[in-house]
Amino acid sequence: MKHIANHPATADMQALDAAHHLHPFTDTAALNKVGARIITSAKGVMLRDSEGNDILDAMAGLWCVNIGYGRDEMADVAARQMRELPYYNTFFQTSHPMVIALAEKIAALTPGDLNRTFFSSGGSDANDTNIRLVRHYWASLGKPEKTHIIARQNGYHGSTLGAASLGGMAAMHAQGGLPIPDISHIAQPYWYAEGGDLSPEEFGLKAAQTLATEIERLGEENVAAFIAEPVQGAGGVIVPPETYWPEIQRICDAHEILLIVDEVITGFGRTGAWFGSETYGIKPDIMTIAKGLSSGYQPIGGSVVSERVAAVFAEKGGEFNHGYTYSGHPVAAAVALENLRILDEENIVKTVATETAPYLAQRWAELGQHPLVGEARISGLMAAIELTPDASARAPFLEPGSVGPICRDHCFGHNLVMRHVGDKMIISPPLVISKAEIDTLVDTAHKALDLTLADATKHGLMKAGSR
Ligand code: PXG
Repeated sequence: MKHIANHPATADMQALDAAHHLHPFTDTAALNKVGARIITSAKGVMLRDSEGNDILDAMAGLWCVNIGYGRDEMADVAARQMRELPYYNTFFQTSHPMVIALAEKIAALTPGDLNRTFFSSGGSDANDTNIRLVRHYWASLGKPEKTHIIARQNGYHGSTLGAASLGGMAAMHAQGGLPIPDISHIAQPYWYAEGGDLSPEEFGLKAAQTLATEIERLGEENVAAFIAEPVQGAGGVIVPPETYWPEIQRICDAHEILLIVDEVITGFGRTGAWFGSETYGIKPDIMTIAKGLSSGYQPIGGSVVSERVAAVFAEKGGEFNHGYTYSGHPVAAAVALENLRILDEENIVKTVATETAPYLAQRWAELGQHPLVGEARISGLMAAIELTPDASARAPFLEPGSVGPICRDHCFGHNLVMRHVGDKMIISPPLVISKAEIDTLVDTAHKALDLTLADATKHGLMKAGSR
């Protein structure tokens, strides 16, 4: 075992972690049997663990470390800001230079007339803001009955009560009596699993039209907004058919409802444009941002609103009784600004669009040919493969969720972080990943698929179930 001197032994840290730390989205009993993997440092796209292993992080942390790890400029800016003004609030008619500069920069980068930002500490609380914001918007316009928000099955918008209610994750709703009232969920554009005999284009239209049906069912006079991710991330990188977003946009334009586009994952270069809204031709009234806004170096998010929404607040909204202690935190704002400078000046988004995303697309498609894979799909630098016992039938496993974890473990075993969502394997690497690192990623994934197929065959898991 390699010895790393600057921290306690792995087993000691694991024991303390097990004794005192409750982990998010974790089966604590299962974790404590094996002990947590302990990450001690990182540089570029590589993590180092407490055993001295160097691991390629194909998830950019949790979809957030867009500029890669270990940028000294970010640390310098944070230290400078902590000395100058470590904290001040943005309530009570006060502001500070960093939040002003960041709000202006976000207005410049986001499409259309999304010009004003309400800041949060992450994506969940930004989406909670959105729920209160759209209801306040309509109430201010004399339409207090417009409270209902339409969201999607298998969408992910965060873990707070409001955000988890917007999300369409059945397992989350099952714990604690969610969703909260006046939120409902329509179909997702998941052709591979739900498209049946329809072509992707036909299915994209059909899935989008469930929005019109739901607005009709509820009565347009009761609907405040529709919320969706351009590409569902946590749901398993569900890339919508080309017909989907134009039809959703048409339906939103034809009705008096607000369109909230959750760009927490797709924002800041992930899809090969600054925002997924540009990639998919969407015109949001409100955009949720977080993660890539600071590349995860500081917790910060926000709701960016259009002039139409902002005007109501500026003219007749009165006081919006909502805010977080850390709304527009100066250190987080300074670090986010530096992150945006790096993304901008180093042409990182352009490099994704013209070089690394096309290269990953070509190499990722090779995985689609593997006998264990039913589909390989990609949008910019986020991608998924569907594991299946029968590719031609797009069949699920008889025991759903039995094979994805095996593949995940083989990836980890070969120093690659690739996540599983059920039997889907997904990636979302730092946007600074090089072509050589993409080669390592895909070659390792290929090896993991071979080993997974051998294990699944040996354990009799290659049996098809039905949807
Ligand atoms: N919206 C979207 C689209 C997200 O992906 C959130 C909101 C919530 O953001 P915060 O910052 O409050 O976590 C997210 C977060 C996963 C995973 O397992 C995904 C997220 C968070 C944790 C785990 O893929 N996305």
